[in-house]
Amino acid sequence: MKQQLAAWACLVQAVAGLSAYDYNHPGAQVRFWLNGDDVDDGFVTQMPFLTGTGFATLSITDCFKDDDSEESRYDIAILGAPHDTTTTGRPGARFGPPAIRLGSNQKTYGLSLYTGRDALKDWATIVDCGDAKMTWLDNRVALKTLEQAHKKISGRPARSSNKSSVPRIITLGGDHTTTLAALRATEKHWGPVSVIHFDSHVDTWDPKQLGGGISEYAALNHGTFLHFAHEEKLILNSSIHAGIRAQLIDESDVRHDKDCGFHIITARDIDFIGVRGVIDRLRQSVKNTRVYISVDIDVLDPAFAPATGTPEAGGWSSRELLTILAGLDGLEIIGGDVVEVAPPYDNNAATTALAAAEVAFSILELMVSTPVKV
Ligand SMILES: [Mn+2]
Repeated sequence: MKQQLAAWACLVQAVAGLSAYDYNHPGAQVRFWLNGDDVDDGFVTQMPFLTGTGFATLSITDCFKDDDSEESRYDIAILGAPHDTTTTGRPGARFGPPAIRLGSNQKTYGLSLYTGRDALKDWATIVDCGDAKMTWLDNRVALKTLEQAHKKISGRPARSSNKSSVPRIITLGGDHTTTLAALRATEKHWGPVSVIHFDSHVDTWDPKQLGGGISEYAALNHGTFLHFAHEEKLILNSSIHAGIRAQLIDESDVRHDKDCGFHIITARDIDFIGVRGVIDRLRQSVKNTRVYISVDIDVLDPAFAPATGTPEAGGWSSRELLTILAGLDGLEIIGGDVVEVAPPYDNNAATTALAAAEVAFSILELMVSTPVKV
């Protein structure tokens, strides 16, 4: 009993130490600094390192409990989708969400040199809801659970309802099929939306082409989910791919991609039209519509993002992608994700996770910059 009490005391102390950490203190790199006074007092707080800190130093919030209070509300939510059983390539993206969070906490946050704003201290209340509880044993159940998680999280009024009516979600994947669950949920609030899809693959494959029509269960995978998004009327024909370079199976894929409502910007287009040209084409395609941004990390060259299921050489650099994302400022972004981060293939510096974290933060900056009313 005495031992049990001591254990509880330790736990309470640990939790108290954690909550004493000043999250408003600018950023994670600061965690190793102490003020002179602190040293003199012998006052030590627990480092938030490896203590479950959420994305970009946000604390993890339970967004799934039934709580209608004002304090429980938020405007933008981060949600992990630990799922990789619908990949056609190397698995591992189930470990993406914690890796991206860890990557995000390798850097400090504050005023952006590019936007002149601090997205974390602007009008929006931002929370990290942790991960959706997805089974790895049944894809249908897993995707249904994810869709329900999205609906629950976006199902309450936003905190700043005068600016933004519905909480918007940024998902940390997870293989790319997780985007279909997100789009099924956004459709409920926003109707069909344009998708700006950064990827090296089109992901609109007809299931008979990719998977060979083995079974209905196999039909939905990370290379066909946009086919299903089109079939289910979740997306508009103003959607567009960017960074495409992986080979197609045959010409019918091009026709089918068009039928699904997509335009294509290839990876090499950037060498001819530049970053500005890419931004202009994206904005032109989706103009006057609401936009979901989906970033498959394999849009980056494997030099910048080696840890992904189906890597393709000849991709964009992190800086090019970040500049393009920033160029989407002003569009009405109603949801977004960064997916296909498979940490088992990452290097010691967690290069892929670091890039993915920066991409997710860029989407966050766009959402803060432009609130959306239903
Ligand atoms: Mn993809």
